Amino acid sequence: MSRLVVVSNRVAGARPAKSGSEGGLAVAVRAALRERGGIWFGWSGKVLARDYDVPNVAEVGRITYATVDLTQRDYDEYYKGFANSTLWPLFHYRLDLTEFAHRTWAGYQRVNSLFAHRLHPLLRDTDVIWVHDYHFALFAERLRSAGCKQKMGFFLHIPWPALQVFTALPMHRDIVKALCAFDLIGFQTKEDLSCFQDYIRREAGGEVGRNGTIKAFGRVLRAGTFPIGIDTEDFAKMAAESGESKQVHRLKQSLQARDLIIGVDRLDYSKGLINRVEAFEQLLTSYPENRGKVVFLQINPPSRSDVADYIEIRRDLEATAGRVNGTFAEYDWVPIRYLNKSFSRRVLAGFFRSSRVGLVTPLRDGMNLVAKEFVAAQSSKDPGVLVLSRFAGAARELDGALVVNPYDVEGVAERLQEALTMPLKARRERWRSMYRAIVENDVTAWRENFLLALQRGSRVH
Ligand code: GDG
Repeated sequence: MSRLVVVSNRVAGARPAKSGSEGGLAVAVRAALRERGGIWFGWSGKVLARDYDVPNVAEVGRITYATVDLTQRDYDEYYKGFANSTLWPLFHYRLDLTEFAHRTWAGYQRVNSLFAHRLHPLLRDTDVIWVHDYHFALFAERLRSAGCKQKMGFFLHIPWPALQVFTALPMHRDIVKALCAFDLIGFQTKEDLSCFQDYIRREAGGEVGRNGTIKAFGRVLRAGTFPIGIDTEDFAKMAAESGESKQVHRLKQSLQARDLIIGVDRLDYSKGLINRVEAFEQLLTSYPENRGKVVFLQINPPSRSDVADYIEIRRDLEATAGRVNGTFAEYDWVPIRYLNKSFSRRVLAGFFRSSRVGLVTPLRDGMNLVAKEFVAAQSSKDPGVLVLSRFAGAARELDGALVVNPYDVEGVAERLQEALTMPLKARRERWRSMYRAIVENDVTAWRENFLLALQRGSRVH
């Protein structure tokens, strides 16, 4: 079997901490690398005064972890700039937050070239290369221009936007042309794929054929959907064993038999956090019987906290949650527990299992793994209900969720009330079909499907 080379912005630590501490994606990538041997290549997470010509390399068993440091300028222009202040907001339909600057685009091109250049000497002719996400859209083109002929695949974890949104990006053509240097491009959902195909037909003058074939910019490649999953059974097991956790025990004690609604998201404007708090406020207004009886726990590990829009969302969210608490709190009950910190996966699994409702309301999301984790964590005997935004990729698969439009605050409040009062039989039916779906399409199936399509040309959908 040929070696696998995975390229992603961040590389998980060479020595994983104890089992259960890592996310499903890191576990899946590591398992694939362990099986076939290979390299995990990306940014070290460090910003240094100058860059070095060779990557930092650590070998553990059959896996080589190779990382590159960024200079302050590269970090500002590539990571904070073009990746997270241009591509991220634009691909999440936030044109109002999208920065357009030639300087950061130059930095993005420079870092893609630099990283490709650093990886090149480590490659063998028979390697299969799998590049992840919007940070490295230009990677295959850069490797090809250095003479690399290996099979190269790209998976986009975030949405691919509609034509009219994407073409607002002045360098839209450069980006798609560079993407066409890959052999396979994977998207989370059919909508993402069809927006991409639309671009190929209408803007690039290319063709979309059978079995996902794309002909454009003088190349033939394929594009398909590969909805990402989680490590379902491990997560379910962790949740089932969570009763032993001190934090989970303390959470349950503090609730005193009140129903818990839970939200867990990186603190990001794409996650619809303000609308979510407003929907909870609406629930307390429209259905006052929930006052004193329901608690909303929102966990937000901080993220990209040096990007201005992320500082702002935190301020707005704190103000909104504070206002709702100020309006409704009693001496013995506070409606919203807002936590700006992270927990171990084990504890999160236990918190999910202790909740009556999982509230996942992004305004746009490639997939949303929290929705799947919430389902995996439930007890089959007495499962909670998932309230899920139609704009999360996960809504395509999780047919047992109560699907909402997150912009419709009153509508979300109605569905929350439905979730809180749903009879056990209906909860079990809904949960069963969702659980089946996430067991079938777990993170292992996802990576196997992608790699089979890339290497053997198996059918794509
Ligand atoms: C991108 C796309 C796509 C959250 N808080 C804690 C914690 N988490 C974990 C969750 C989950 C992961 O982080 C977040 O994944 P999501 O999918 O929800 O969202 P993004 O970070 O935006 O991910 C997304 C994903 O890529 C995969 O393709 O689904 O659409 O935007 O696993 O549980 N983990 C720990 N402590 C926390 O406090 N340990």
